[in-house]
Amino acid sequence: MNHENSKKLYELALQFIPGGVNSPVRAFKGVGGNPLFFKGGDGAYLIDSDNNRYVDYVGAWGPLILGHRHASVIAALQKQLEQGLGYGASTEAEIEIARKICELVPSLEQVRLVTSGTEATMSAIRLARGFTRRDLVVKFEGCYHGHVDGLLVKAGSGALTLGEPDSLGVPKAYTDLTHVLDFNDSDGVRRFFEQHGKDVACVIVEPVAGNMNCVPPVPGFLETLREVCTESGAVLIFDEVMTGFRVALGGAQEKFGVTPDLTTLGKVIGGALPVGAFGGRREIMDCIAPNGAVYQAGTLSGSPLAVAAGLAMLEEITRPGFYDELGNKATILMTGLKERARAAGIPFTTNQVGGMFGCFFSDEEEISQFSQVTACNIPRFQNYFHQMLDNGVYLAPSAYEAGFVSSAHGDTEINHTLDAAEKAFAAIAKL
Ligand code: KE4
Repeated sequence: MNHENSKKLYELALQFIPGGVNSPVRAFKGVGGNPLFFKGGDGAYLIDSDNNRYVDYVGAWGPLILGHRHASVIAALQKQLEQGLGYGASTEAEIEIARKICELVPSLEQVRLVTSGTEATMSAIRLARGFTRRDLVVKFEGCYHGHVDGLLVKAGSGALTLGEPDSLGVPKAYTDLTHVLDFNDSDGVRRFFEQHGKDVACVIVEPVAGNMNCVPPVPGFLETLREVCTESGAVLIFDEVMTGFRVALGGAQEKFGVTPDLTTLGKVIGGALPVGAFGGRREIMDCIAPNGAVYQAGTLSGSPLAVAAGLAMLEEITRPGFYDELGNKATILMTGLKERARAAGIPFTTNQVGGMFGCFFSDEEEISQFSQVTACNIPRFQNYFHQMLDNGVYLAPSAYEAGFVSSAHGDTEINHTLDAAEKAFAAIAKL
């Protein structure tokens, strides 16, 4: 494939943008080579600056559950464009999307919109600390909740890819208030809470980890978090920025039947426009300004364009059977990949929750621990990534990211992907 224009654009970008990218994980540091630059999307496909087409499994990191440029999302945006771009004041549509989100997500009585997942998690943490009058925050190694100072401790996603789990510029005083436990380790959680439970403001968790690749909760893990938070008075925050409206209509909390006290959302509810949200029980949400003493604000919060896109997205994903179809597509893809890897003699396993999945070059039967993810054959993944790219399939440029199918992915796209994988596995087997 010709990547001449991407190469030129990257060299130019390096002059004006740090690392040539506006977000580190796009830089291809996790897979080697130069990042691609894209100029368009069409259903399940991305088109790069050299007019190469790829079946897209990143979906703008999760938002594009309907694929690129879904007709109803475009129509909703065009309609809003005729009214205005933003007012810095409230609109009726904000009430409509807040009501819809609260109807669809079991634990939400109230929700506030912000403009990124990081803003959502940062605000939820501050709210939990204000509500409990406590300071300690518990997170899990490999989970990523945006670039909130206090949470950039053994984080996942780009922080992991860059091999610098802790970030420069974050004062130790901040991270001293963050305790990192092992994801899926219920005994470790109980031991910690026996000692420190009364000092914990909140536990924040990705209920399905998607930033250490895709790692679902083992039975009992989320239930343990719910129990220890209820017993200790700590706030349980489900960071569903990625899993919200992705793994089920009501998110992971609906799928796994565990109710958090606060939930953070993003991605799908903006359809790839800038949006985030946090919400929960009214008793807690009442602590947020202007009613309460926990301050939170945002110039672009509730952007009419993002809300218009979000409402169109929510309309489409509430269609009966939407999530079953999405999950079936991902199952066909995962099954096909495992069959082809096995035929080529390549140790390969997958995780999947609905339309979200993870692929691992590992001989482990099941990947449920962060330590198993970091023990995977990363060089083999890097080779696979580039082989798939050369065969017209765009995967997340990191071994620590989940993949996503959209409703726009059909048999053609799945079969193209499986054919590309068969070639990639055969080439890898010869190395
Ligand atoms: P943003 O601030 O990037 O909108 O959201 C942060 C965030 C919070 N919580 C979860 C569970 C998330 O997955 C994210 C962001 N996800 C990454 C991809 N895994 C964003 C990609 C990027 O950093 O460029």
